[in-house]
Amino acid sequence: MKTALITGVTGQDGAVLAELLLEKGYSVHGLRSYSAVPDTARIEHLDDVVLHYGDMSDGGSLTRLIETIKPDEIYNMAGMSHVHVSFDMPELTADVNGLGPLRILDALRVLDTDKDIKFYQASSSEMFGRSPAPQSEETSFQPCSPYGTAKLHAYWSVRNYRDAHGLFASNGILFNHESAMRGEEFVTRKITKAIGEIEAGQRDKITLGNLDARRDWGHAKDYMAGAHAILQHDKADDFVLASGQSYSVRDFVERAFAVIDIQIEWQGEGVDEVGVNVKTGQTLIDIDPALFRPKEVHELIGDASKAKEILNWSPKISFDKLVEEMVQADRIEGKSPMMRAA
Ligand code: G4F
Repeated sequence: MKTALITGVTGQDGAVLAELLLEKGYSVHGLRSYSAVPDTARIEHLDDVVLHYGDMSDGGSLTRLIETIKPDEIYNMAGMSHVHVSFDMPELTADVNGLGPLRILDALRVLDTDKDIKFYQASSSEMFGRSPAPQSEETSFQPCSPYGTAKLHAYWSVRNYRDAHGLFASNGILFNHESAMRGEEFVTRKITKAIGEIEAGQRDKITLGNLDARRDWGHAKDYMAGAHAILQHDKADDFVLASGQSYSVRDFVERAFAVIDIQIEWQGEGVDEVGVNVKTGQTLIDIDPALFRPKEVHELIGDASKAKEILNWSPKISFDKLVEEMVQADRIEGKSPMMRAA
């Protein structure tokens, strides 16, 4: 039986991956950082995950954990994941997202565990920043947020420890991936959660930032299967995982409302633009300039040809299916007990 250690196991990706690895017969350990408010709602149904306290900013805790568990595979899914917030907390972002993975890599370099532990780093399409789309493993990086620059530090640390010390360390450069377990601070879930509340008469509208940003959105289940495949490859390497299609935030809003049979018409311009219900004339979307970022990544479209060719990986769940699933999960009547607890 293989043993895996997942950092950030309480987040969307950690939870989806934990479920996948348990299904595959792994023994799964999860790192959770201390939080005064319980943050385990996403993994409450996964009784077999062994939880450990530790933190990406506490190298000693990471080293001790690796030494104790001696996992076959480590998946680093931990971090400060909100790009906008990273502008307000650049130092913490650099520490957790940039130095955190380095702490694990260095532990793997110095520890004598009798095992070639494989390391997966959750690298991000945000590292491409303003590099023209489509972006592949060959595209140059132009990060434009503290989040992107911190992720780039970790990305190069993985490559450096692979080349200099022979570690099995791989980067999965994942484009945006969502699910019903996505945090409510991200735009897709913010929209679908609000739609559920609007439908239930609990709120009137959704306030958003930049409607024209374009993202390559896929389903977290497909992308976590890809992360696992990356570590099963016989050679450590770096792979883009993406759908190859991009949609604007505006597109997402339109398709999400369409799931509950509401058609949106856009009126006005810039920060005065609103989205109205064609049938009733009710304003359902407005704009708050405070939700715009100091610097925006305008368009991300991934080219995952390498993953398709080498790992035989390609996403199975379409954009439309993803949107439908997220909206249905957030309809007040349709909520699963797990999501109600979240
Ligand atoms: O959902 P978002 O916050 O995701 P973002 O910034 O693309 O980052 C996500 O994907 C990355 C992979 O590329 C991950 F590395 C990262 O950890 C995270 O998972 O924003 C998507 C877009 C942005 O362009 C943003 O400006 O939506 C735009 N947006 C418009 N209104 C909004 C809002 N984003 C948020 N969060 N909230 C809004 O009200």
